[in-house]
Amino acid sequence: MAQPLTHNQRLLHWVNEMAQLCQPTQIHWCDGSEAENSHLCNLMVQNGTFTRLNPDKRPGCFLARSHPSDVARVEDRTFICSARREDAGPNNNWADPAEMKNTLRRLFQGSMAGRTMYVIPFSMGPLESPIRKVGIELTDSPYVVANMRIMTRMGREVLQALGDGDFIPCLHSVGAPLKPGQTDVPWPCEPDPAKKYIVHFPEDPSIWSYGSGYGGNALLGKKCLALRIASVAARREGWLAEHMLILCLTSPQGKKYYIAAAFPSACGKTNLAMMRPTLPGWKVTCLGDDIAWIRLGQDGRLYAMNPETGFFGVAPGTSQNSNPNAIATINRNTIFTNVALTPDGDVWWEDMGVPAPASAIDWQGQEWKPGCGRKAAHPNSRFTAPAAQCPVIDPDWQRPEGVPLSAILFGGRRPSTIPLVNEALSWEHGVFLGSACGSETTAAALGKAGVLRRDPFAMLPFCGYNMADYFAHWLSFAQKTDPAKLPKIYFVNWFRKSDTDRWLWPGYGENGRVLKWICERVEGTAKAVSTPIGNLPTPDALDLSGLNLPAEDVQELLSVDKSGWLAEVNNIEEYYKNYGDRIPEPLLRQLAQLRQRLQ
Ligand code: GTP
Ligand code: SPV
Ligand code: MN
Repeated sequence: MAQPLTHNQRLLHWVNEMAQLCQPTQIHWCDGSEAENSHLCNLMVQNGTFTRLNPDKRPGCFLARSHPSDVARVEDRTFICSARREDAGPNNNWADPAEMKNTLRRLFQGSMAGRTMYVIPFSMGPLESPIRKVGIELTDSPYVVANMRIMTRMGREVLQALGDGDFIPCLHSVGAPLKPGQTDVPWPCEPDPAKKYIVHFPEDPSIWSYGSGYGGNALLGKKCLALRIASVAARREGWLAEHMLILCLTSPQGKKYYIAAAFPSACGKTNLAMMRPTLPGWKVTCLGDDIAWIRLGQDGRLYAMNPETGFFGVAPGTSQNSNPNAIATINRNTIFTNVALTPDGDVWWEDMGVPAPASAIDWQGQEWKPGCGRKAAHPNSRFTAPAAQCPVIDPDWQRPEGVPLSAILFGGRRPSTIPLVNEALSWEHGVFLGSACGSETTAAALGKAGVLRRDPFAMLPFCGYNMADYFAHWLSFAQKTDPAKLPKIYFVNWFRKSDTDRWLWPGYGENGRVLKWICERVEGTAKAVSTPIGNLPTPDALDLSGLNLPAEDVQELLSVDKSGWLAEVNNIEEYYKNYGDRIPEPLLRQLAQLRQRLQ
């Protein structure tokens, strides 16, 4: 659609101004229609960005291969440009906003030459939700348009709902202008890492992203708007923008428990969110797999809402065994990025649970054979699929006001020390546990995988302001409402390993056993032992029927490793020092009390 679909003067003016800057050949206002989508997909098939998958196997599905330099979020090129450096805090890269805008204007100057500028109106949250946010992403990437159409509410009705209202400007360019006559490449981007910029101006608010076409770097509604920018607004307005899945667990008696869980990137949110519990009679339905916006309801309880409409999920490891509901979700209308292509026009990845094809085209477009020593799919390869296609999508997943939470879980990849599940003693203790989250790093961000880093609330890469102030904001909810109405807080660890590097806990559908204990704790019926670190299940309180777990493994999963925990306390203390005297006093008190209980 060449014509603007709006009379919003501020929007028209901004689009005009950015077009002057970026110099695209044409401007396309996205209406979000089926026709527009298939036109763009055809265009991408023609220029090699997309490979259409075999329609008998995966109708409406496409494969994209990125440039090998553009495969994950770039945390060291991500900036929070608040007016004052201390408001970004030690958890973020900071630059002076005026200087950064000068740098960016130079980069964006002519950056869309030879390309179309797409105007993507999108809403994070249902249009009727009181806390939805409208963004407008300008991008020169049709791949971004196709993904945003799955991940957000996008197009004509968003502009209608916006009217003359306020929106968040999000400017994106892959940073690869075309000279006249120059032929395009399948995945244009800026290959030099030092020239990529993912920049947030929380006070504007606005987002400028340059040089990458991948995931959270380019789909600006997701991490940039719904987490970094939204977290700043949430603090100001008294709510929470979190890196959390939302699920509903229904007991055999038919009682529903809504649970939100924060795990760092590639640590199991998608898997838990649509898990099929192995325990008979228990059922999980999914409301979201990555982001939750949480606010206080009239009744004093916390309500969680998923602002997205799709899943941008990790492909490797997704199998009929580990996540049958994801497998069913991605059988149609799905974009696959950086997985392998089989000879019959289907996709394949490591640990997909089906035999490797005799040969394939790997994620870099090269011939691949089993045993050749290379991975067929990139470890951070992903699927983009509509949430509505999930067989266990919860009927209330689009409720504008969200769902009332019974429990909040924190977790991460911790091969040692951290038990399978631990119940916080209070809201304050729970916030302490959240602040102390840590995990082995994964392929979701560029950099070395498998090293332990503190990742408070799984928000280290996503909190748009000083993390110490974020801790204080979390603590403040005990004053904003009756603490008895707040969800109970738990720390879980599916990733405990033995000395011989074996998983101690089977995970996936078996995690329902832990969720069952949590619901029974919420009801006040399950047994627990009080320990220095929190309340742990007694071995008989955790339903392990039919599991055949060795008793020594259960013992190890549910015990307190005192020396490990004392080291943990020292490590948390060191970590807190990054925030100087901005660390809220209650957290220092929790740390001191924990140390005392352990000694
Ligand atoms: P992001 O989309 O990056 O935010 O990741 P996520 O938190 O949604 O992670 P996801 O569910 O995609 O899981 C990532 C990896 O963890 C996959 O390779 C899974 O196979 C593995 N995983 C998930 N749940 C479990 C579990 O319970 N046990 C074990 N051992 N591995 C798991
Ligand atoms: C994550 O890294 O936490 C993701 C993938 O969910 S991305 O959208 O690339 O951030
Ligand atoms: Mn994520």
